[in-house]
Amino acid sequence: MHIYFAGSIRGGREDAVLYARIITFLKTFGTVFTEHIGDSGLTEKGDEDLSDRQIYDRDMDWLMASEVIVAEVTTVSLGVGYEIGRAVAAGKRVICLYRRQPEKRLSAMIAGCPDVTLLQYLPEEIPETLADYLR
Ligand code: 6IA
Repeated sequence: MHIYFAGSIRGGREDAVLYARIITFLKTFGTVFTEHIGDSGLTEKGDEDLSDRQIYDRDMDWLMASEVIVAEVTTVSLGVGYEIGRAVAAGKRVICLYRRQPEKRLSAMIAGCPDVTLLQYLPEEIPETLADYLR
């Protein structure tokens, strides 16, 4: 199975360590195209090797080649929201992971989307919850 993991980059890298944990878990189910998203060395400032257009083209190719998209949506990211929308439009299976926040609410465009499976979780619960949707 090919899995596209989506997580915030320019939206903020606060959860990068958690992304790496999720990616390690996802790799037990298949190939994860976007392993670099869990790289703590990747900052919002930039991967200077590729232009924005090259990043966009590569990521869209990977997204369309994936059977399932797993998005961590706690850190708000325009790019992750865009990827979710494109994946839903393409009829892909989309799973969003969200950690409930004290004073924030998840966008209604994700929380209210009938084509997205939304899993609310605590970091230590990731494996048990997600596994049921990947098999
Ligand atoms: O708006 P964001 O940057 O937070 O969007 C993050 C999402 O868009 C991720 O799920 C990625 O799939 C994709 N994306 C955005 N920027 C990149 C990137 N490098 N490399 C790979 N995927 C990306 C941009 C350079 C960066 C280090 C600033």
